[in-house]
Amino acid sequence: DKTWYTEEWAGQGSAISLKIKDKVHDEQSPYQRIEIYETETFGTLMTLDGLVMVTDRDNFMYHEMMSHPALFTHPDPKRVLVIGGGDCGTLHEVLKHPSVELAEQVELDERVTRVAEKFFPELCESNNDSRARLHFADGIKWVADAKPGSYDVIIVDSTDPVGPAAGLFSETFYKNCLKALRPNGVVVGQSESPLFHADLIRSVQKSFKAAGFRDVATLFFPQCTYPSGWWSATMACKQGSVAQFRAQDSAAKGFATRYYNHEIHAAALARPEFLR
Ligand code: AG3
Repeated sequence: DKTWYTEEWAGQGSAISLKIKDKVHDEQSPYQRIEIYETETFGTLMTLDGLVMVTDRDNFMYHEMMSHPALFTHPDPKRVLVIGGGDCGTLHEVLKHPSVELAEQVELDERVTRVAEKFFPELCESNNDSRARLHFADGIKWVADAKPGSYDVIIVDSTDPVGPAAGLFSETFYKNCLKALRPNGVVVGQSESPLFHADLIRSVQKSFKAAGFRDVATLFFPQCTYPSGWWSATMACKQGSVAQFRAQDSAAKGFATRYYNHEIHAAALARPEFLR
């Protein structure tokens, strides 16, 4: 049925379908197929190679949970690196933190950002912030070449661990992150569905530890348009503990969010029994 967009969840015998009003954009970039739809009830939808990346209606949960827990775990985040994140939703959340002096985004596919600027203007509204720098380059190489101690927080807002994104889930990449971070550094990466990809979450945790990070924890949150509707982000710190965060600063954050708050932060760190 042409009036429905469906992402079949590979190997899971399930899918997400969104009722479509219009397809408003379709292009093949040098890296992937970028499509934009207007949906009946989830606003604008962006897919990459047929996989749901962003909808207007639910992206706030993902983008807030990819950024605020890590930024409130670091004692004073000034220099932040976002790998991927071409739709700029994560960057937008990062720039809400007044301590941030520099937020660099390194996205492989410039077309994703150009298309997002047109179809997701709210996510891109802080792209002209004087603290923001947009680079279009390979994030794996960027981190490998970074001067040691360049960043306080690294956020890996990637696609699924296939193709060019696979290397963003590897011990080698995490070792380079460790080196690129300053002493109190924190890294967080999207780590797929706890229900569908528990093995991946375990392997990401192991790889962070093997790379030399002191402590690792996974955050859980709903994301109804991603596989299984339940998502995760795995966070690691160079020093200290990921369970410790600036809860008072978070409670008095002084900027608006729609999902994240200090209680959600603490609750998202609670582990389901099957993932202990
Ligand atoms: N990050 C994509 C998460 C993976 C979604 N997977 C899927 N639909 N099969 C999205 C980028 C948002 N800034």
